[in-house]
Amino acid sequence: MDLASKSILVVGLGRTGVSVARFLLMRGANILVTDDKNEPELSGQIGQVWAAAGHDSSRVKLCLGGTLPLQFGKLVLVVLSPGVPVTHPSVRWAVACGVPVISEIELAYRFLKGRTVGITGSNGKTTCTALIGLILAKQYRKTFVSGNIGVPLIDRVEAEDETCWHSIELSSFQLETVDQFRPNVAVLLNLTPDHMDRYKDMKAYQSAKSRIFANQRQDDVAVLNADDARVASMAAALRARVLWFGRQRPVCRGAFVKDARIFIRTDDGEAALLPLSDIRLRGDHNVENVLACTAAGVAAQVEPERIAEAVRDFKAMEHRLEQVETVAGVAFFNDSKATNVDAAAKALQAFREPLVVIMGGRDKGADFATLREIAKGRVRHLVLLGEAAPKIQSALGAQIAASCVADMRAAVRVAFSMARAGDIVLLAPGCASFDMFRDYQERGQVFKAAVCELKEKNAK
Ligand code: UMA
Repeated sequence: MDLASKSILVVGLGRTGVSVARFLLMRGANILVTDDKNEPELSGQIGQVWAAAGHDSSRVKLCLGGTLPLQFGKLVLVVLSPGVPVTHPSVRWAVACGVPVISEIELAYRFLKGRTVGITGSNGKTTCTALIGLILAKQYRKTFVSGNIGVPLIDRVEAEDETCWHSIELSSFQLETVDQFRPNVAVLLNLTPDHMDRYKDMKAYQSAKSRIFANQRQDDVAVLNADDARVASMAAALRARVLWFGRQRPVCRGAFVKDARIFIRTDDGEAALLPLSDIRLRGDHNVENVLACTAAGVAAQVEPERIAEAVRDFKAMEHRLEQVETVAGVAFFNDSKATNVDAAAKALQAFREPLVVIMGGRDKGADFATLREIAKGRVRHLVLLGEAAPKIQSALGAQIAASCVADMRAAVRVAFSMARAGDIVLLAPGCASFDMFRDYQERGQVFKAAVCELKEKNAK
């Protein structure tokens, strides 16, 4: 794909847009950049784009604040940021003009060297992407982790060669507009309702996720969750060889649990990998994540001992059931990455101790009533904040005592006052963060800072 002197539209100027703009300029393209935010809000990003263009105004045009793109040479391509839906006016405009629209992942793939493991699913993607990165690193000299985890794949293109392995986290948003993208190993962890504010129904969401397999061939591998009926039902339509993972029962080929140990089964037979007690992550859902990563490691031809070594080394990541502090016998856990109801449910299920749970944020069209059964007998008190607080209260408030608060500091204070020694205070929002925070990372940081403040006050 020759980009020199081509005119390309970049939609969205967040982390992805800046990286895409930089890449295109480096390859000699001229770019038109559009974003619904206006210039002052994007000053940092705009500065980076101008620097990449050597301040040559003939190569960059900006079209900000929700205005439709200007006439700008003959556009040959649109590269879409994941957060921008295909229904966005600038995309409709490009499609009406007959210009192809692709995601940053697709653009990167067309230039990427080396082999790839793509990881998608509703929950567990980031943990698995990081753990698969570690598993690959135990076997191969050059391995990289990228994608929805926070580093656009396009940033990896220039530095790499054919010997590399990439572990790539893929959201449904990123997969919607892939075209030729073909991972050597594609992992689908699970499918539960998420982003129902963007997709019209589960079928549309599943269809976006399934694009991870669309270009795979017989010499590729698909890693599927045998315990998830929606995921398992997709196997019949795949061209790739399937490896399974399952916590509930042994699988014919892949990774599973038996006698409190993880086993691998291949055409050569069955072998124990490690006891479950060696896993340093909390919760059954993390056993599933480890199984998925084990199967992906097998698919990438990593030796079993190296897979086991990586699993033993791997600790909880920041904002994922991360233990923060203990104050007067109350332990605080940060699961800010629980941005949907299913993730919040899994977080609740990871504890045997009584819980005080902080929930809320921006609703993504979720059904919070599904938490009723799980919360019963487990949750002593709910502390609610953000736009979704009234909706959560009406779904759960009849069974569980709940308090509504204005911000995260108040949430931590109220949660602590409701907890007894031996209890857990758990931040598991079940919602997106964008009503009050830049992203889930900032939400987690603010939570942790409030806990530290509480600990200091309590020590006085
Ligand atoms: N924008 C518009 N119009 C819109 C929507 C967005 O102009 O309708 C503009 C915004 O004004 C903003 C820019 O687009 O300036 C932001 O683009 P973006 O939302 O695609 O965000 P990026 O900063 O590029 O980050 C994206 C991912 N974000 C989303 O998918 C929402 C990051 O995942 C990812 O780490 C990054 O690319 C690198 O690949 C975050 C995320 O929340 C963690 N992902 C969702 C999730 O995990 O649930 C999918």
